[in-house]
Amino acid sequence: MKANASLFINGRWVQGKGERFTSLNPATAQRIWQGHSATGSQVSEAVEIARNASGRWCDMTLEQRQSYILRFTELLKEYSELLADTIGQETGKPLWESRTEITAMIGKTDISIRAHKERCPTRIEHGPQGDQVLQHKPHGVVAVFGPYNFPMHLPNGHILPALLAGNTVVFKPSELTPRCAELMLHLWQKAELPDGVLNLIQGNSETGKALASHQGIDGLFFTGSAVTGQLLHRQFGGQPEKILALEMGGNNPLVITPVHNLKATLHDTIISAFISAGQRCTCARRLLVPDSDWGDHFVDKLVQRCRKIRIGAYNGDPQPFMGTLISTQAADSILTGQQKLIQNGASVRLETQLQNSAGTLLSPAIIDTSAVGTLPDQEYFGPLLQVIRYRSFDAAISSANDTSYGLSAGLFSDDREQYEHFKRHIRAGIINWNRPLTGASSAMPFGGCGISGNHRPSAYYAADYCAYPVASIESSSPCLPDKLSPGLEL
Ligand code: UN1
Repeated sequence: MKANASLFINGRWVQGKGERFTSLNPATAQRIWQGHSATGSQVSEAVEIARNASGRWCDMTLEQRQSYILRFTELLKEYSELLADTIGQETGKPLWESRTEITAMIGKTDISIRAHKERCPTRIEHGPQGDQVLQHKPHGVVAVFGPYNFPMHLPNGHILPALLAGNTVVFKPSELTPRCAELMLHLWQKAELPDGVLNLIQGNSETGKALASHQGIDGLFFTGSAVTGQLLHRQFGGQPEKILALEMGGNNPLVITPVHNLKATLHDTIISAFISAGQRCTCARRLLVPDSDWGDHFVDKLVQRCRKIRIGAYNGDPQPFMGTLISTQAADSILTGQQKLIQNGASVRLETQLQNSAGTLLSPAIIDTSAVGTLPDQEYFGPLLQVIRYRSFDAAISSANDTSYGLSAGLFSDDREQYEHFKRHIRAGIINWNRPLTGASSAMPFGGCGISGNHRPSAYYAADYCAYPVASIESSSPCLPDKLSPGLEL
């Protein structure tokens, strides 16, 4: 297999000069991409090129910048099937779901344009001291770090608002999804985005470190795990004047109460825990159910339904609900996690098992951890749901809050007052009532409390991190005040 020209710098495709790396189709273990990491000096080159392109890009009007984004969006529509197929091949995500990723990406354009206008307005107020003018300026060069679970939609959610605001970008995708990143950049190239405005560097954690610690970047936007986010924070460290916005994982609780509509609640619980094979930062990791006959009944039904979930290759026919995990390591860590919980006294309601020879396809796991003394505060990034029994609603809330994360949380309840109480006391950036934890709105702020993130760099509020407000007080000619300050004479 020929090495791919893995980097896109200054409008040209070039080979990385660092270590070779590959990406695999997780369903077949076949290699689908190979190329070389960017070296430190190639990362520096990308940053310098982005710096050089910055002046011209931010001097354009918003409408001009917007026109490139609209052109890119048209190409997303035109190539949507190719894009979805590439996501499926490289991540293992079923085709129907990869298609929803492209739809979400297309929807991001209007949201980003609206958010930019609403969050970064230009305003003039006439006052006695002159005109008070509010405007927003871009930071300059920003680094975007993308995750593998939404290899196109999530970095796109940082890139679009950054470009609209007038920044230039160096994009470092996950090393597990280089092909998805490459395809995205091909579309930007086809959209004739000016050279140097969006650059792609690829590679492993060394490449990431070279970018995060580069003094030439003015901001860093990241979506990914808490461990990597904390690492980037250290690498970027000591630069309080710059913007570092992190959107990280969660150990998300879903609290169930005896609701009327059992079927819908079971459906939404399955979506919450097992969509994308549990590889979404918003997925439910802990299911809090009443310690009662109703609670037992609910878990029994859930187990029954989950046994029937169809799993398989991304392009299987009929379509699976759950595809593979991203890699054998990812599947191993779920199997090990399940094993450790069992050793600590958890009881298995539904055991996850490996289903393919590539070592990536897992069936769903439902583990009752009520008897485990202290649960590890860990984000199991896969199809592993921990059940916890609660005795009172307040105990459920306190158990739900017993985590240093705080991304998404949910409640199933027929009682609005109970929900209002939940909303007041739960610690999470995204709260859901009678709906799945996943599928958070892109038209709302997206991010969490605690180690789930330090800001809301994604979705609607992304605009806030892409530009800074400047206040100017303006008068077309100087004029003396009616009364001079004491002690002054002219
Ligand atoms: C999810 O909730 O499953 O645009 C991910 C965004 C979010 C991502 C949601 N809507 O950033």
